[in-house]
Amino acid sequence: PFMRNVINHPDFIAGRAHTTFIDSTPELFRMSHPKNTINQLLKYIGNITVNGFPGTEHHRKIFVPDIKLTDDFGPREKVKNAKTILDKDGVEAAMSWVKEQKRVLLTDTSMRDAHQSLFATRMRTRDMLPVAQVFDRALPHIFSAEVWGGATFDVAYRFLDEDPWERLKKIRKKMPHTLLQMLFRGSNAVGYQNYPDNVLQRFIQKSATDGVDVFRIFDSLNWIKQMEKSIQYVRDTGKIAEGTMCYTGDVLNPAEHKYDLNYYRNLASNLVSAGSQIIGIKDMAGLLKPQAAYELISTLKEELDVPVHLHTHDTTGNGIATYVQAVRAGVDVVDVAASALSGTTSQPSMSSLYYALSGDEHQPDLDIENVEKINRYWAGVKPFYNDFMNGITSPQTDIYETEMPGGQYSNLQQQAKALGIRDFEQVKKAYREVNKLLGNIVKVTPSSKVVGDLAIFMIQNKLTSESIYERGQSLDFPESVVKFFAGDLGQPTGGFPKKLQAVVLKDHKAITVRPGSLAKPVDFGSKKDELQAKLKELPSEEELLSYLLYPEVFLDYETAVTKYGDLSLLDTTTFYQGMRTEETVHIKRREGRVAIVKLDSIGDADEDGNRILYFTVNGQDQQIIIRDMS
Ligand code: 3PY
Ligand code: ZN
Repeated sequence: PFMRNVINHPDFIAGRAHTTFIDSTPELFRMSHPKNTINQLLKYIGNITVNGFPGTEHHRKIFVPDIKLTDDFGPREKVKNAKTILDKDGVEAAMSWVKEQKRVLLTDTSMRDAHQSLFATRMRTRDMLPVAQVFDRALPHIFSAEVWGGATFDVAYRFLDEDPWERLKKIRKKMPHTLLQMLFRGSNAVGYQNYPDNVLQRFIQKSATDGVDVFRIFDSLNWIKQMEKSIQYVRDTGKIAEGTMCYTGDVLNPAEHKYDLNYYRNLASNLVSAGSQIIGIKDMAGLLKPQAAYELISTLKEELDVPVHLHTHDTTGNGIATYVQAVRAGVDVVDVAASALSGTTSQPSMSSLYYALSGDEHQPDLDIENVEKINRYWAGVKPFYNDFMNGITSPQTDIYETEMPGGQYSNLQQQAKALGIRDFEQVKKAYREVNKLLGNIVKVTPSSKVVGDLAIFMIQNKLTSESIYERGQSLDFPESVVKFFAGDLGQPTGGFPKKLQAVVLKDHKAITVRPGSLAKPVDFGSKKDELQAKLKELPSEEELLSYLLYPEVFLDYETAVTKYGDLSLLDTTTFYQGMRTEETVHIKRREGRVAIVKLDSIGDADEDGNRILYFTVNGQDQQIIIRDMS
C-alpha cells in the first residue's frame, strides 16, 4: 500500500519526483501479489474440490505421506567442477576441464525433461526444492542440472499457476555450485513461434542473470541460421552456448543419404563456426542405436575441438546401451535422470548407467548412496502426478520406424482419441507417410507438430500420398502445415517438396530467408507501458518478457494469482485434488504460521449451481461459495 501511495501521488504522476531508480529497480515497486489470505487459498481448494483440476480424475484422492528428504549429506566437499571453473575462469577454461575428464560427466534432467516427458511437465517447484537444497553436496561432480526451458516455461504459467522465473531463481539460490542448464528452441525461445531478435536477446540476458549457465540451443529443422543469433547472444553473456543438432534417421543405414555421418559432421562444425562452445546431440526420439552412437561420437570427437554432450530418450529401451557405446567413443557428457523419473520416454537412469560402467575407467564419479537417497525422494513424489502419466510403460521399438519424439507420442495419442480416431497404428502409419511427403524432415518441437497435424488431417480427409495432390487443391490445410510450407519454421535440409508446397500454400507466399530477419524489433518501452496499464503496476523485466512471449497465458496467470494468492503454499495432492470432507491439511505460511484447515462438509448445489463449503481454519468456521460446473 505504501508503494501504491507513492505511485499514485500527484507529484509522482506529474514526473516531479526523481524516478530513474524505478527503471533500474522495478522490483521495489511490485507488490508481491499483495493480499495473501487463507481465504484466497480456500477459494482455490474449494474450486478444485468441487470441479476438479483439468485433466485429473478428482473423484479419488491419493493420500501420500509427506515425503521428506533427510538432509544428512554433510558439508560440501571443496571440489572443482564445471561451475566453479566457469565462475572463476570463464567458459574456455570450463570446457577445457570438461575435455580433460576421463570419467564421463553427467547432466541430471530430473527437473526438466524427465517430468516433461513422463507426466506432461506438471512437476511443481515445491517438489523440486528439497532436491535442489542438497544437490550441490550430494552430487558435486555432476556437469549440470537441466532445470529450465523447453515446455516448463509455459506449462508453469498455464497449469501450475507458477512463475517460471521464480522457479529458476529459487533453484539457483539453492544450487550455487552446479551448472544450471536450459533448453532453448533457437528462434522460438521457449515458445512455439518465431520471436524478433531483440526479444531473444533480452530473454537470454535475463535468463543468464537469473541463473542459467548452459543454453542448449536447437532448431527444429537443424537450420543453422535459426540458431546463430541465439548462440551469439549467449556468448555475449559469458555463459555457455551449446549449439545442438537434432538426431534423426540412422547413420548405420547404408540407404541413408540425407542424415548420414557427413551431415552431422558438417552440421557440428558449422555450429562451432557459429560460436558453439560445446556441441549437443539431441536424440529426442531415442533413435540413436548403440553402434551408431559409437560411430557418430567417434567422428565428432575426431573432428571437433569442443566437448560433445549427448542427450537421448529411453523410449526404445536401448538408452543405456547407447550411452555405454558413446562413452567408449569418448563422449564428454551424457544426460540421465534419477531412476524414479527415468526410462521409457524420459532419459536413461543415472544409477543404471553408473552400474553399467562398473569396471570401466569412464564410470561417472558419483556417490551412489547419495544418488539412491535422492531417488527415494523422487520415487515418493512421483505418485502425486499419476493423473498426468503418459501411459507408456514399456519400450516402444516401433519408434525406430515412426521417428516420433517421446513427448509427441502420448500427445498425439490424446489428440487422435479426441478426434475419434481409435486406431493409433493408423496414425503412426500416416505419420511415416507424411514424413516422406515432406521430404523426410527433422521432427522435434515444433516441426514434429506439422507432421502430426498433417497425419491426422490425412486420416480425417481420407487422403493418400497420391490423392493429396489432386484433392488437396480444394482443402484448407492445418495452420501449422501452411506455416511450415511458407517458411515460418525456416528451411528444411534439401528444400521443400515443390509440388506439395504449391498445393498447400495456394495464394500464400513462401519465404526463403530467416523469418527473424523480417520481424520488426519489439519496442520494449511501449510494450512495457501496455503491460503496465494492464497490471496497474510497473512490470519487472521478467514479466515483460513473459508477456512478450505469451501475452494471454501470462495475463491469465496474473488473474489467477490475484484471485488465489500464493498457491505454492499448498501441498501437491491438495493442489491437484482439493480436499475431501473430514480431511485436514496443514498450510505453512511464509511467516512460519500454520493454518490447520479442515473441510467439514459440502452443501448441496442451489438452483444456480452454487455450493457452500464449510471449513474450519484453526478452529474458526469459514464458508466459501463455489459454483459447481458439472
Ligand atoms: C522441447 O522443445 O520442449 C523438447 O523437449 C523437445 O525435445
Ligand atoms: Zn529431450
